[in-house]
Amino acid sequence: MHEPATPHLATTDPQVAELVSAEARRQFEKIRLIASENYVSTSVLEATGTVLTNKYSEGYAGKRYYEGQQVVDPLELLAIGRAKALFGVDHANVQPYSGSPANLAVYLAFAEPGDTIMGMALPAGGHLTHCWSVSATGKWFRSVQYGVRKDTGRIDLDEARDIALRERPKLIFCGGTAIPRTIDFPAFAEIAREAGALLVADIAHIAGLIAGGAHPSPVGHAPVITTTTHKTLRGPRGAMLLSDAEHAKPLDKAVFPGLQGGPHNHTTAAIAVALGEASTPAFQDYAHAIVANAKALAEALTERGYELVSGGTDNHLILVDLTNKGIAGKPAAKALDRAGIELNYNTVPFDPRKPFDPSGIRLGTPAITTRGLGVADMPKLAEWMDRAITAGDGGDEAALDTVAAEIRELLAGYPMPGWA
Ligand code: DSN
Repeated sequence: MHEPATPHLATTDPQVAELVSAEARRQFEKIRLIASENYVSTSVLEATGTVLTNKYSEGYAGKRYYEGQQVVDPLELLAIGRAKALFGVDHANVQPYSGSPANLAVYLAFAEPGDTIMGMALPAGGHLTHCWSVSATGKWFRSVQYGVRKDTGRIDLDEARDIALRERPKLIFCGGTAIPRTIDFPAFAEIAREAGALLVADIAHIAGLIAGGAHPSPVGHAPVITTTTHKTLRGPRGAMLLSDAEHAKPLDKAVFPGLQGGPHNHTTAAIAVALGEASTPAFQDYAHAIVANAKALAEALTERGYELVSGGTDNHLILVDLTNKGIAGKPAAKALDRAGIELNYNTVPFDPRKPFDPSGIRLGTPAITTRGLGVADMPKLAEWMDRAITAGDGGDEAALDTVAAEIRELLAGYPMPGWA
């Protein structure tokens, strides 16, 4: 049963209640390896489902365009204070609806349409909003992109520096969605300094690792930082902008009135709760356990002959190139899902295949670590993955069912927040 319970919904709209319950059960019974997903705590779930959703609050604390902010103002200030303390920054804005609007706010604050922007290429591990061609950012700005080295699969800092010095971008984005290695913030800061660019660190994937001390922080290197709140940070779906004092005002103006209307106050409450949780010693342990699990899983997959981009991982994320296994990413991901292991197919650097049918799969350990799985479980997980991929390749439905049943049996012993 979903927790918090949904008795009113069950009475008034059983159709929706049943779907909510089915999703909770699905999340309970599956090994969830999507690198950008997690299980939020029951407290975060409760905060999200509150009457705060009823309130409009355009503006900022003390300067709103609607009355009745006696509660929302202190609530938003609480979330801001917790974000500043957790990440050690001068300024935080907790209003962006999600990661893409947060990144758009950075463009609006510090660039003009047509300016040159440098980001990591999407197929190399960057994000659409780092000025990739099909994104609005790539259409409205002049994009220059860096990638990874072919021999190491790691970010090519020499290439990034060459491009930056040649093209003199206004903004340089570092960070992305499929980077299995530590991001060298001091090196990017040096490149930005030489090129006269503003460095923007998008830490959406690794915010929880940074908060928990399991990845170096960009603070002191990148004056502007963007992040979602729902990945390793384990909060509700939302985002934040963090910055030094100098860049605070333009960011706030870009979020409101530049891009957004009223903030989602129920999300702000849940962000405050998640930030409170992330400032505990238990969260430090969690962040380190995510990385330990990823390293153990990477090792176990390598032992089974899987080729990992960059040869392994430093963080929560593993990118597998399935070319040597003779199966593409999409059919492998579908077979794995059928067998109770959820992840996404993904391009790998220099992928000869198309993005909708790429060569790789991307996986991450934030959710399974929240669930309580540990390093000792990773060889078994690699075995299940291997069996599922092999069975999927051969169309062996019975073998996929067997793996799914074994997984359900294991997970029955691991509680899930949100499922009673
Ligand atoms: N949804 C994010 C991810 O999966 O990494 C990208 O936008």
